[in-house]
Amino acid sequence: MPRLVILANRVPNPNERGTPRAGGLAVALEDVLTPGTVWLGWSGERAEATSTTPKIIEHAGITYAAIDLGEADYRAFYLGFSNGSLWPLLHLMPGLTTYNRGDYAGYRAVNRAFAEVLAALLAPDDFVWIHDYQMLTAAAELRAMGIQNRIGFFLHIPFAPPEILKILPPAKELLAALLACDVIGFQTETDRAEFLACIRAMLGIAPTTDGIVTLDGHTTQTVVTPIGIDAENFSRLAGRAVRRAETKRMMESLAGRALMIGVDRLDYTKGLPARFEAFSRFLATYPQHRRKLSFLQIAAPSRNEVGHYQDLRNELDHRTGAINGAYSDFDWTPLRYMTRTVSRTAIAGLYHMARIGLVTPLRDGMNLVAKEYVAAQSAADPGVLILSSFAGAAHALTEALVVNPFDVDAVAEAIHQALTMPDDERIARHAALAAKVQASTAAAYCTSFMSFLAPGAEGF
Ligand code: ADQ
Repeated sequence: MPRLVILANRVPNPNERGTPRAGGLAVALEDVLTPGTVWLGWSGERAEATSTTPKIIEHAGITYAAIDLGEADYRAFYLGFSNGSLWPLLHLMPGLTTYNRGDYAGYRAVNRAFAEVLAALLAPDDFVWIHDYQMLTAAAELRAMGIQNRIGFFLHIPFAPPEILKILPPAKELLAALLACDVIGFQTETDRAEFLACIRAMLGIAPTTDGIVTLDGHTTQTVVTPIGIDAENFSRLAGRAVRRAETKRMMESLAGRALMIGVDRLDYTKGLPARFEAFSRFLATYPQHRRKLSFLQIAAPSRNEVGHYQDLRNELDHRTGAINGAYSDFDWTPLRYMTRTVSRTAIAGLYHMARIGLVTPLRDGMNLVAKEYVAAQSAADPGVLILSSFAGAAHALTEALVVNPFDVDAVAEAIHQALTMPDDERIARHAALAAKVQASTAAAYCTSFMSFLAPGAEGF
């Protein structure tokens, strides 16, 4: 019986399920996490040297295999090339992109180490599903070891056009390495088109009209399989959360005011400084709404060791102080800003009571917060989603108030529009959005990707 073998930067610890950090990829992949599946990744631990013998945890028939990263590899692979070079560049932020050869060498070495561990776990008919920008060269390493299995890769973040990708010295090598896969999946048609444009411009290969690329006799199919959430479950969670003590406490603290919510990792791609600026502009331009709206921004600390992330944190602390200093009243704080991770139930409850969901990344592969916000609303009295046109989610969620996050006046206007939207429009927009979120789920994502990776195979 062929198995699915997953390779991702992080491997979930099955013993930690239900903690605030739970979620992410493990929730998205729930439908393919059937008995027999193997998941290999980084343990999150650092050691003197990168281990080549994984720590194995068997849970509910699934094998979780985790390796520790050596300190130098962690710096080069994780902080350096993955998050200092690839993350900003693929989010079209060349100004924040750094590059050095040593980091890239470390990145390749860690991809090789993962490939070696994976090859040892692999049976001949297994399917391999590799995830995201930290693992761009793992498939090529597997092929170099003689592995012939079907290999799929899914990119969770956007892809860049050729003129941007070219900034990265090993760009061609990375593109060629990806073509070792049989299937490459993207969040949107735009990402796939950019990838194919890079293949054409930088490798001189002409893809077929349906996105198939051939290099040295090996063909790679490019596909679009947008990720989603378990909408039904999330709606139920929001329904339950409303009865929890912390949700009630929050409700009481609002004293009848409307709530606007933002939930993000503390990351410069999420556009938080511009979002705070837009809120400030809103308070200045629409004084009639002052004291009637509270904005709660929850930001989970992320990649603290990367310099740009520390700068971002300082900037947001400063802006929060400036907004609250200028507009607070004895009994009203316009902006509540929390830098911590909150449980999924609490988040679902907060979404549910929020009149506005403010999701304004400068660039985002998909953005699951937008989908969670929609799923958490009540159909009879839903809130309004304000969504950046540069989030992958905006490709489908066109009934949101779609904004350009760089245009703070436009975002301020959208907040005003959301607060004054007639009930029937609010309900109609939400109904259309909810139908899409309920159709393009996490399960649909898995089924769709697996139909390309393992066509005709049963049990996936
Ligand atoms: P992320 O950049 O992490 O994911 P996103 O899709 O929004 O972005 O997912 C974040 C998840 O973390 C959501 O489920 C959210 O509820 C949760 N979360 C955020 N802040 C939190 C907090 N303070 N406390 C608790 N939970 C919090 C990457 C890409 C995205 C893509 C996903 C999946 O950048 O574009 O949608 O992968 O492919």
